Parts: sequence; structure tokens; C-alpha cells
Amino acid sequence: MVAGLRFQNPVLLAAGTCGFGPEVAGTVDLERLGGWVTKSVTLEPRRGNPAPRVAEAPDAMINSVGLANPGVEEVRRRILPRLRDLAKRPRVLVSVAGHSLDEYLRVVELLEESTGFHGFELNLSCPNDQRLGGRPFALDREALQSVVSGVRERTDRPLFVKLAPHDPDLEGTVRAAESAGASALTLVNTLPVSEVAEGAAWPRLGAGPGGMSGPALRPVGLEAVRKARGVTRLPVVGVGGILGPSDAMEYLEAGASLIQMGTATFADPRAPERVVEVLERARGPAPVPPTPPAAAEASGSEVARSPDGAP
Ligand code: RRO
Repeated sequence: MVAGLRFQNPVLLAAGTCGFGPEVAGTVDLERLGGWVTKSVTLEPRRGNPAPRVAEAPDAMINSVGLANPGVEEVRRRILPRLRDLAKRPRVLVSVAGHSLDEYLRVVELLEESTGFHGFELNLSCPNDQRLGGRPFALDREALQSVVSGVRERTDRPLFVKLAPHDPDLEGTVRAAESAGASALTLVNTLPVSEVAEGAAWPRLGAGPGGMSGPALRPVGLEAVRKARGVTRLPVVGVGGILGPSDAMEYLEAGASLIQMGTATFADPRAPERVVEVLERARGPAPVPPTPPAAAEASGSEVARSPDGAP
């Protein structure tokens, strides 16, 4: 159990890298995975940033997608109902983003009654879409606590809180998220990188600056997991630069309970399945999660009641 959810294995697809799930179902055996996190959902549909939105850099990828998503109404009405039949065993987290406290609260309220997913991942660290007034929520202690505690009051589902890699006081942020009611922490989002001069080796994106992911981010993600592990008993989800089994093991040994893969899947969509296979050989397969009781299944929720992530 992690944050009250039974994951069949610790390998998840990271937010923003697999759409809502159906987009990758033709190339990835979703049923083999521990789960996935959807693209971040906002109150209104967003078209996102100008192309190019993604580019390759040395040992890294940079993106500035700009939160392109169909908006919460479309997600609630047309997308979530498809997810229940897509894969029975994986656990699905819906990523939520917003410009304001009210936007987060409203999106969660609108999704709360829906089925087809098991928990929320609050994206408080998007590098490409500044909240009204500047810094991302993850780097503003008061704003972070208002969002997490406000959402906590509106749902019993597990709340994963996704933090930033460039936080000068990550331990303080972790404690703040925990005291506000987080069930788990996802570490880390992409690292903000600036636009650079024309002609430099670093590629340019339509929007200018972007978020860096891929192998170059791995030491940053690992360090964040170790720091968080030192100050909280909440489950930690490690993400950043995981290409294969040995990277995943490194995160698990650093104290992560789950790992997420994203950038690696663009080059090799089945990389996460291979990580599952190797981990299973090393650790033995996890017991298949039992079908949740009818009521929980109907609401789509597996409510965190245990000390590891109880609301
Ligand atoms: O949409 C994006 O540009 C984006 C988001 Br919301 C995020 O959280 N992290 C990222 O690298 N890109």
C-alpha cells in the first residue's frame, strides 16, 4: 500500500507523458504497470504554447507544452469514463493544475464525484505556466498550504503533491505539504531552464524557456528523494531521468516507494514494462490487488485510511 492505494508494482508513467492513458494504450501494455498520472487538468481548456514545444538537448529533453489540456468538463464527461475499462489493475492519478487557489479547488470538486481514477496528483510545480502573481505554488509556502489543505477538505482520495527540483528549502516545503494534508510527495517536476542565445547548442522552443527532463535531471531527483526521506514518513514518488531498471533501483534504494518514467518513453515506449519485469525478477511479483468493494469501485476511490497517507 502506498498512500492507501494498492499498486501492483512501483512503476508509473509520469504526468504529461502519456496523455490520459488511451493515447498510449496501442503501444504500451498499461495492464502491466503500477499505474499512470494523467496530463494536468485545468478548469478551462488550454491550447498550450507555440511550437516547437519539445526539443532534445544533451542528455536531456526540454519542453514547454504550456499545460495544453481539454479542461475539466471534457475530462469528466468523456475521458474518465473510458479509463475504467482501459486497465483494471493499474492505479490512475489525475494531475490537477491551476492559476489560483480557486481553480485547484474547483477542478477537484468537479472531478471528485467521477469514477475512473483513484487519486489526485497536485501539480504545484509547472515550470511553464506561472500562476497569477509569479512563483509556482511549490515555492510559495503559504500558497502551497492553502491549496493542499483546501483540496484535502474536498476529497478523501489520496493526494500526491508534486514539488519543484529547484526549491532552496525542500525539507521545509515537504514538512509544509505534510502538515497541510498531503498523502505522498512526487519528486521532482522538470527543472526550469532559460532561453539561450541564438546559435548555442541548446535548442530553442516556441515559448522560449522550458523545463528540463531526462538523464541530466536524475541526480537532482535522487537528491530530492533523499532529502525528503530524511524529514518525512510520507511515501515519496521518485521521478527524473529514469531510463531503465538500474535507475529505478537507485530511486527505490534512496527511499522512493514508487517511481515514474516519462522522457524515456518517448524513445522507447516499452521501457517501463521492462523495468517492471526486471524488478519482479529481483523482488518477486507483488500480489494482484483484490477487486475493490463494490462501493469503492463505484466511486472510483480507494480511500486512504492507513497511517501511510490517511487523510
Ligand atoms: O505543460 C507543461 O508545459 C508542463 C507541465 Br504542466 C509540467 O508540470 N511540467 C513540464 O515540464 N511541462
